Amino acid sequence: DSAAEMPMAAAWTAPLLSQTGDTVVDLRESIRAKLTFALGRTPESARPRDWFVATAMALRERVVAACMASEKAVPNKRVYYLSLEFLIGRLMSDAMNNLGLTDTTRAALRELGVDLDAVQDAEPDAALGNGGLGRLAACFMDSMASIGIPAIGYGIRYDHGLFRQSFEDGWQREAPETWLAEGNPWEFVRPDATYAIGFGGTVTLSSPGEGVIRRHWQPAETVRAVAHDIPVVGWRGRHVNRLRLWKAEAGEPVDLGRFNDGDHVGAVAARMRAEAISRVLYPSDSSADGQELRLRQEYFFTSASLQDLIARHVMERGDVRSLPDHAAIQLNDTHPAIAVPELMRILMEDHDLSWEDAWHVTTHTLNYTNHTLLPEALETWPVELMERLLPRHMQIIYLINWMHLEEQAKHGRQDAAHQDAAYLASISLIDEAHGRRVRMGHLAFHGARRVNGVSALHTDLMRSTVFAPLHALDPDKIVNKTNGITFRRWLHNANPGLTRLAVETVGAGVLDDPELLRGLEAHAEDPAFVARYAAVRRQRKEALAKVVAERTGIDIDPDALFDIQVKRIHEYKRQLLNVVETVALYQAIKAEPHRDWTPRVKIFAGKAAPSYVRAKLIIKLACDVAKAVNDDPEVAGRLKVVFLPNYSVSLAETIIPGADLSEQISTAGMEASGTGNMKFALNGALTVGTLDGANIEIRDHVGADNIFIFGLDAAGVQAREAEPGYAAKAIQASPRLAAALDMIASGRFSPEEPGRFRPLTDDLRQRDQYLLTADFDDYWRVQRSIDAAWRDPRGWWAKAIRNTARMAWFSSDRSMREYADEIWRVRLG
Ligand code: GL5
Repeated sequence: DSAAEMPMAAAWTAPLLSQTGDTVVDLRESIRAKLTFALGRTPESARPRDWFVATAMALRERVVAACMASEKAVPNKRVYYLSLEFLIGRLMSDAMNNLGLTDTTRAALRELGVDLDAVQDAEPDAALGNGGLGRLAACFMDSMASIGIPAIGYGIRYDHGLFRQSFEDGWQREAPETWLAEGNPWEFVRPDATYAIGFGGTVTLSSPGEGVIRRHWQPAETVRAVAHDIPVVGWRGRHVNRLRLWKAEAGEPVDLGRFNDGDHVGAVAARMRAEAISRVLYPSDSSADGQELRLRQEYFFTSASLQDLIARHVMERGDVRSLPDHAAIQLNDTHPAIAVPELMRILMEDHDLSWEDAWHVTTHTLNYTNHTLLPEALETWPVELMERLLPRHMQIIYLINWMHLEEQAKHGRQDAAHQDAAYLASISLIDEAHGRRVRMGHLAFHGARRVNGVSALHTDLMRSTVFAPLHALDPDKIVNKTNGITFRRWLHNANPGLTRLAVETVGAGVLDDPELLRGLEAHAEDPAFVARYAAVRRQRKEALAKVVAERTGIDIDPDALFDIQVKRIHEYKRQLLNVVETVALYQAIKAEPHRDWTPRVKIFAGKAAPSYVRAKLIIKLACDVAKAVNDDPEVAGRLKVVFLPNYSVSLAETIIPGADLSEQISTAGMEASGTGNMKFALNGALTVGTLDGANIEIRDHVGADNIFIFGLDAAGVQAREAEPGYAAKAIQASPRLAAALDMIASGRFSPEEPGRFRPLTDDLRQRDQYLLTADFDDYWRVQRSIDAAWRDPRGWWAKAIRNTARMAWFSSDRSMREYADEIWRVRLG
């Protein structure tokens, strides 16, 4: 059957019986009632979006009881996951599958004359995140609900998520994203959970007696944080958690005095200023953003979340001192690091704890995950800004820092080497070298009980580089927790054909226990199984080809090797290496057009931060190369290049199952982990990658024979960086690289503006910070070995099947179990 007939979420769910007891008739009538009474629509006038809203409301109803039960329950310990980003994507397939209602919903809609796939396509992506960090938070939420960790995710309910990307003649254009334009049927507004968040103002002293001095913060401005809850249903509906997103509102919606004086715009100025906080997601990925609004966002959601969880704790347990026994707070990167002084402030000011007691509670409740070591991404805030916006917090930070530095003088840090100013500067929470700035990473590290990296290599590099001096003070604090992905979305929902094949081969238990995928290995060379595995891939490639044709007008051949790099556009991720190799391949094919070339389609997708000029130029180059290559009849049937616009979670769900080759080619030591790499390998794409981030652990699991590794490792990168003039030497030694760069620099791909790409080629020739030139020849070599591997289908499919079979460890259920055991010390429900 053709890809078009293949239902997106399908019959493999047969072994999963409805968890709610609903029949087709129940659900049909429920959807019909929502359409009529909640939306005021008739079936005849309803658009797909209306059907989506009605279906979502009907499904939501099915989790309300479980929601209320889990809200009332008092677990021994809860996890609070604070994240500025949750890149959740669409929620309907999660809800249906986890409730076991996919088939029931499909049938119910069919009886109403509606196609479930069209309804699912009408759901906008909730793109409340930029990339891997935000998507990881979404996978973790799904896993916590599935394995029964009582948890609340806290974030911001942005009116506008990540921008919509389009191309105008190959240049990225950004437009606002509008996921809330027609409301959000998944959420419950909770006006009863509203908190006041202060900014600015002054700190005053009072003396309650006996020489005690208390400090009180009087903010100049107050904003309200209003809770909006999205239920997170776990696998088989067993457990429901919540994602609580804060919306910013003004204390008073309008200044009536000013309004009555005729100043109609001025009358709502304060409201606009307040609401701006939850207006837009910052589109920065792996880079610090120095905007004041960003700091306001960070403090806003951190303070609201801490106030909320402390109120809950006090209600349940009475005494705030027992917080560490019943709450584990995870800071997702440094964005919520202001939690350290904020928790101290709340404990001292609102609960009368002494400094020592407050510090004990804080440092036994907070934990911090680091997601990047790139220097430009490590958040620091100017002291001047912090003093103006959060004066009380700045005082607390000064005092924490003073005690921290004093302690080093007291405890065995008396020797000359450790007393020197350089050492103290390296552990100080304040960076004095670049103007005075608060180091949020150091602050989070110092205030946390556990600090973790997100892959084995990344964690080692945390210990040996950025956090080395702090690590030496407390060698048990840093632990590794390699990232994971939820198989429910990235295998079961995204690839129902492969899931069905797995269920039929190793049993339905694989839906609960991914370790059973191992059983596929025995079939890696069994022709009947291979044929079915290949047929699933073929179907997914046809579906992808259809999307490519619809969105770009380019026809691609599903028989060709689909070679895919999708992720944020960033120099360290080296999309440029891939493009330069594409140009070299183009030249090689043109030089020997009659050779037996392996047909390839290179597919790119990803967004560049709007202010990241060089990343946008790399997109333009990829688009210009695509145009030249696709228009050249001499390479037709051998090479095509596609840049798919507006990469998103839902687009990833279509792209990844259609991939043969997964490009994970960052400069070693720079990609903290990667999670796309895991999604591709699970779906059976072979990886071409460097020894970076989680690629190393993927190699260890799938086996070195089933992955294509090339290039310098992290130590090699460090050594090469120290060699002066390394780029020029590498280019001189590689005629192929030199020719490709010459062609790009010559204006061959930009005849209307010949110098357009000189900033890229000049940089590669002179500086090449990301060591593209150093790795190019080895990348070329490994790509040609991939060409050869592709020409041996039996060998290729055996490798692909072994990838799928050996990826179970990368389930985010495993990551969450490790966090639960070793960081949160929380029991599974
Ligand atoms: C990131 C890293 O760059 C990724 O390597 C990592 O997989 C991800 C999740 O841990 O975190 N750090 C970061 O700031 N963004 C990431 O994707 O945006």
